[in-house]
Amino acid sequence: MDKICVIGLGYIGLPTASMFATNGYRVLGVDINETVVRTINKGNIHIEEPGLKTIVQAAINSGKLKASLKPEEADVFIIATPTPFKENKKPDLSCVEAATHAITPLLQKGNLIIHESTSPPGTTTGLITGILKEKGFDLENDLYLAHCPERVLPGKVLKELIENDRIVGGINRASAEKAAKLYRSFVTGEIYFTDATTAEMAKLAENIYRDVNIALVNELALICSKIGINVWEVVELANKHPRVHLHNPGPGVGGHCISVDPWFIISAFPGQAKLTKLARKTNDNMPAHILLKVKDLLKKISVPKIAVLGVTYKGNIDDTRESPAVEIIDSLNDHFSLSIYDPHVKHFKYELSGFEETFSDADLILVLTAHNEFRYIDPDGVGKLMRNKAIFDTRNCMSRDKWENAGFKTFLLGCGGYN
Ligand code: SAJ
Repeated sequence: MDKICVIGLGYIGLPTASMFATNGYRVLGVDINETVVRTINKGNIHIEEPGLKTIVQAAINSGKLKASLKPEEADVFIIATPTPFKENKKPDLSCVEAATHAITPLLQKGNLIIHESTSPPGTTTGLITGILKEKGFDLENDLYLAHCPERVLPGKVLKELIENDRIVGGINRASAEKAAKLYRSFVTGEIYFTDATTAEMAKLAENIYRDVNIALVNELALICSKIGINVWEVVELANKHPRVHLHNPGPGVGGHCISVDPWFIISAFPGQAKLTKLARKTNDNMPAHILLKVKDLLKKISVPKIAVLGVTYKGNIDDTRESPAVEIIDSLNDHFSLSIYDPHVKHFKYELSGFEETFSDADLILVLTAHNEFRYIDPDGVGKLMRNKAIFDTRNCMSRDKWENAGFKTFLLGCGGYN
């Protein structure tokens, strides 16, 4: 079992392919994007993820990893393609479907197929198994098939790939064991066995839990703001209880996982998934709340300009998919003059400004993403460039004392101080 073909070289596929390649396997990474394939074959990367470039370079230089537009025969096929949702919020499984079709002509008796993409329960035993059966494969005797959901956190992918516990959901015990043996080549966490559909549901439950938890604190933020107390302090104190783990409020929930995956359940089980849906709506309402607050803060200023800090869906990454910052900027753009700064992003739908230009003549700094760099901004320095000295932090990542000492009016999400 020494050659692995990984379909999809994105945020999950590329780190996974590199990890196997640096742990003794020959790996062919496959992607439909020519630029991605060319970039990787040169030992470069097309996404930002700490440590990823080093491991990709090592894998390419050793000759163990190659990228290609086409899959080849292998012992193991790993499907790590995106599973976004459609306009109607139903899951779009077309990439998983296409990947399964692409590998079927290459499959040989004894091959292992691992489906890693987050999917609605039943995708492995329904969609994937269906395609394989249609092509004449006998799933009990010809192939091994398992769903092993990825669970890594963007920004910490390499560490979590190694250290996180893994769920291995086989279509039978033999498939689960074969998949587990493969992951044990680099996973130091526990590996738990189950069936494929339970594994799919467990992965969705993890992200739904996080979405519901964040919705709860976002709701508390609105309430604390009305009372005039600090929600961040409330969360910190409540979390001193040994069985409480409230997450953090923020301007909304973005990314391609938590803001998407709950819809896989809501769209299939609208009658049951009521809490899940309410959480989605609560989090989706946060950008509108931020817009209202910004309007209120700037209501007395003529032709106000806002310096927006951060456009990615969370700090220290370059990913803007489903970012609440995008929605906030879209709506701010209808009312205000904006300059936007994000040191992690190269291409964005609006023009990005240089550092000093961002603050020049601005009336308010609006912090939408907690990039580490922002913590080190010198308030005295940027204050001199601004027309009015005010900052609204939606992430609680700026030191209020530091900015107040520099003469700034400071506003924090979920703290009152505005109407
Ligand atoms: N967020 C908050 N408050 C918090 C935590 C996050 O508002 O306390 C926001 C973030 O700013 C961001 C969004 O939620 O906009 C999602 O960020 P995240 O860090 O919670 O999660 P993702 O989407 O980057 O990664 C999640 C992870 N899932 C869980 O932690 C349960 C990761 O482990 C999964 O592998 C990943 O989804 C995935 O691929 O499904």
